[in-house]
Amino acid sequence: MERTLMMIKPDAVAAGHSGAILAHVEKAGFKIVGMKKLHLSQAQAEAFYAVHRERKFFGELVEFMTEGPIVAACLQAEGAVKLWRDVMGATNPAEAGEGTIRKLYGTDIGRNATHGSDSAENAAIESAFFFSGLELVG
Ligand code: FUP
Repeated sequence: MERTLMMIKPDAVAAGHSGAILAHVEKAGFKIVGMKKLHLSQAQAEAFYAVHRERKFFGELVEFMTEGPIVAACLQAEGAVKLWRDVMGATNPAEAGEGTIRKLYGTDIGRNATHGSDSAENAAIESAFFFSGLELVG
């Protein structure tokens, strides 16, 4: 079994899509092993996205991710990292496949409704950012 870290981003939480997105999570066969709602500070958002620090969209990304609350969840399934990225669709909603979360609920490449880890290694790092071991119930 593999785990991945997902976030429902501020656009989708504010629009009232959290429940619909969690329905996609469960329909895809994931077990939700941890979940919390929180409002990231600027320092927390900068730390989470530190790999993008040099990119030109970094400031905009941090501003967006701190504009309202998010939902973070740790998801478990066989091949969880790839499965969740398939359910989300492409980073840019305009390029995301029909029926994917980013196609259904995303607006543009910045405001794209959800996050998913890009590797099992990063999933472990990102999961530890939000959850202690005690908060993950397999
Ligand atoms: P993804 O792994 O699909 O979340 O995409 P990336 O890691 O490439 O990007 C992380 C986040 O940066 C995206 F979700 C949105 C933001 N981003 C932009 O705002 N503009 C870009 O050109 C690329 C990414």
